[in-house]
Amino acid sequence: MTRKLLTSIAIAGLLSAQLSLAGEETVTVVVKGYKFQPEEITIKPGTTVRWENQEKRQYHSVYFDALGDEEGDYFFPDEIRERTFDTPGTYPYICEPHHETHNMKGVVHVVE
Ligand SMILES: [Cu+2]
Repeated sequence: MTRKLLTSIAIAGLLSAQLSLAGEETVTVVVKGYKFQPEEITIKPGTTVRWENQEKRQYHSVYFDALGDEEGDYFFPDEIRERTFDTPGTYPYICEPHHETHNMKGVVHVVE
């Protein structure tokens, strides 16, 4: 390889490292046993949170009332829900069918 090509590859590597520092990553919350695991997470702005339903047969929801979510968006085993958080803040959420019966709720902290 030529030196010029090697240099461009090195620069591309630096650029992608900076992009990931800006927060382009995904954090997974496991949904299992009527719980969000972990219930509380702290992420940087720009991070995507992915909720994975790992139950055998139980559906759940990830409902952010303060963000204007529609009710009834249930997801089933092996399905996911994703949301990207761009603005710092504290974002509580619940599972609509189980927040009262199983205290099924969580919170996302977005911190610079
Ligand atoms: Cu639930």
